[in-house]
Amino acid sequence: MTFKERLNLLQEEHERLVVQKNEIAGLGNGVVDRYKNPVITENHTPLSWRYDLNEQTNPYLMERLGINCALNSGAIEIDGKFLLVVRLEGVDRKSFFAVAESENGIDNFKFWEYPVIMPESENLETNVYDMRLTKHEDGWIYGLFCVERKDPKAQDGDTSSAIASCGIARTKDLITWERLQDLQSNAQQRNVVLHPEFVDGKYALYTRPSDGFMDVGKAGGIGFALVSDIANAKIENEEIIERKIYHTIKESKNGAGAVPIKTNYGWLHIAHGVRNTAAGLRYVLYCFMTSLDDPRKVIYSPGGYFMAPRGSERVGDVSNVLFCNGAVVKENGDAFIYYASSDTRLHVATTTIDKLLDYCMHTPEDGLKTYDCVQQRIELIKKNQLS
Ligand code: M1P
Repeated sequence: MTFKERLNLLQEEHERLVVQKNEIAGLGNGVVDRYKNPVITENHTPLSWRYDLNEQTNPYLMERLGINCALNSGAIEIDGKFLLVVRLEGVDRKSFFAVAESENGIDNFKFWEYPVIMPESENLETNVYDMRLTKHEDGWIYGLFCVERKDPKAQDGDTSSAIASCGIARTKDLITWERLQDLQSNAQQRNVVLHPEFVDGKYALYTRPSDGFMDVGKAGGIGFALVSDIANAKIENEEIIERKIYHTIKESKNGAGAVPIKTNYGWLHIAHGVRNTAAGLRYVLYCFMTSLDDPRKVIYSPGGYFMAPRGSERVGDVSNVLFCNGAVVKENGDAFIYYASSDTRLHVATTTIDKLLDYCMHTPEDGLKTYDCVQQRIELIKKNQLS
């Protein structure tokens, strides 16, 4: 095959993939609709980001800078368009951000010309990932993301130990980013989300203080903290508002996901819960709601998971994982939840705010032990016999 023939085939295949229509898959459970195809994979990225397209310097038309996967994406609606800040991971394991845009939010996502150039912080990081995009009432769009650095205290020969903290940047257009100081905290921090409104006149953060890089340790849970200056954000007081709990879907750890969605009945949160199994950690999505008057106060806690890996979603670089860090809610109440499966590809699930509220407000809380959970089910069966 000549260079030109191979290039044509690659271009055709890429175009076919990007414009492929997406369809709802099956009847679903009434809460969300899943879709037949992922919305973004590594193969959606432009060919020019991966291949050297010059025959002189790349006669075999090889991928020179491959992309391994496309996953955990922040999401925002601007001028009626769906914009995702996608976490792309190169084959070199380094993650970076890139904006992909779609008119309908379920297919035809196209990447902007270049990946995001995120300015580095003074304390140089090795890796950045999992951005949450908050349209804040102060007028800025904030991106909060995980920054990872080698642990300076790692013993000689330990080339794995790392420190996670929260990077903060702001933008008006998702192109030019102003990098602010990393969040200052006594603990490691991942999954930090900026609340879209001021609380008590301050910036409010959902945090996830952890003792270690992988292990949350004693502090585990979703925390809440107020900071006066977002350009120099320092956690002084942090309270855990949503705890990990024994023998639940959030037994090992949990963390905030999408930016909370404001509804008439409270702030709706889509988070992730992690449990341990003989096959490793299992990550699922779950929901809870906090009060409009006080976003620290959990007011609804539907039991169990909201979404868990299904079918081919179960398999990938880190299998048995669903992770969400972005959702878009249209003015008409349609909701688009972007979630990655097994740290490999990105999907959308659609629903409405009414359905999400019904789910959160009318799903029984976790009974926490078998006897009580069976009672919940018997109550449901008896109710169905009456109707
Ligand atoms: O591999 C699963 C997820 O693990 C981390 O989440 P958490 O901090 O809750 O353990 C993140 O690194 C995330 O990117 C990843 O999807």
